[in-house]
Amino acid sequence: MTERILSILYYVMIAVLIFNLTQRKHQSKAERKRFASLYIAGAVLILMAGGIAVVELGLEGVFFLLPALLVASYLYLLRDRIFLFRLNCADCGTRYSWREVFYEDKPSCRCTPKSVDHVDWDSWRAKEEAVLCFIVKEGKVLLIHKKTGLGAGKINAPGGRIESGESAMDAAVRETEEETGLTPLKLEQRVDLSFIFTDGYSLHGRVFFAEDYRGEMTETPEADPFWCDLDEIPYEKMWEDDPLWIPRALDGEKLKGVFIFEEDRMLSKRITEEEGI
Ligand code: 8DG
Repeated sequence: MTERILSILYYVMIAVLIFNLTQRKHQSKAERKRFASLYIAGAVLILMAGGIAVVELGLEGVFFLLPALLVASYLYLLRDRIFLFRLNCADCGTRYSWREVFYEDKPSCRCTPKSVDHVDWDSWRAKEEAVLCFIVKEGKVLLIHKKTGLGAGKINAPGGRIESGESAMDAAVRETEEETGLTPLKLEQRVDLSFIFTDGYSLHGRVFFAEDYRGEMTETPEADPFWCDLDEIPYEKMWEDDPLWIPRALDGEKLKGVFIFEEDRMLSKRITEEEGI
């Protein structure tokens, strides 16, 4: 009987090791799942070694509790590294397929996530690509009263959607010219923003900062531009996430922000420093 249990454990361990080898190698977070399967194989190994020792030493059955306790403590200590596999969607409870459980870092179903932690941002793709451009010169920043489109009525930097075949930087220059009459010069991208809206819309935005400009500022059908002192930016009239990243980006930080919005109410957020922008 004991030998049969040990040989079953042996095959379980081989299966876990093979399973580990099949984990996707090209996804950064799948690294954690590969290690999780190795830790599980470690638990099976401890159980096997303990079982064999009990049999070889001719100890009574109760001594099988020792390796079992050892494995229980091992699993408890490594719990955050082992139990990574989500079986259900954290937002709506839908059961994932086995393929999604094992091979997707953070599987997401068709429901809208309520927390940024429930989204696999590495594989996420937005429906629209947009840009923003902050021209900052002599202690002032160029802002607009946005008249049309998403966020109409709010104060923002000039910006809009990238057209097909256009680079993000070209789009930042074009949108700023269209909305303010000014051509931004010496642009640098500092921020990368991803927004999921609960109505199903989503937007990825790249935010540029320009040191200089040329041209004459004019009001346009899309926007009413104005220069604003850097210490008087009217955050209360802007998107809810703006005060979380604009001051830091103005100080030169490179940031990545991910957000979930219900209309213009922010439900969840995460902002991290990101040198590679
Ligand atoms: P378009 O039709 O000319 O392409 O452009 P638009 O009317 O300006 O674009 P839109 O798709 O209606 O609006 C998207 C703009 O709004 C884009 O510039 C990014 C910006 N935007 C958000 N969310 C946020 C936010 O939370 N903060 C800031 N500062 N801007 C935001 O969509």
